[in-house]
Amino acid sequence: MKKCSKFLLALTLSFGFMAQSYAASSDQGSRPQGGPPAFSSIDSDGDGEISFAEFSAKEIPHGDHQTVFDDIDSNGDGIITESEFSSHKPPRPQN
Ligand SMILES: [Ca+2]
Ligand SMILES: [Ca+2]
Repeated sequence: MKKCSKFLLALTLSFGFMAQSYAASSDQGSRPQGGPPAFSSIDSDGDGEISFAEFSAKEIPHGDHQTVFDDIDSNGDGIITESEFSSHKPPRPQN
């Protein structure tokens, strides 16, 4: 019984430590592989649309800019609107 509670304590402590270091590493402003960037962070001139030039100024995690841009630009007019941007779902694992 004593052994068991010691083990649980160690487990709790290490889990707490992991959670803490995770929180610390994700609190540095730059997200290594977090979610997609905000629309406004890509729309650098703030006109409510993302041109390819604005889009290509941003780093993307994978793929090339043209492919990803075309993928988001669902009506193919060369401009990403906020609704196109928000309705685009990047493929990512859901647990
Ligand atoms: Ca713009
Ligand atoms: Ca469009």
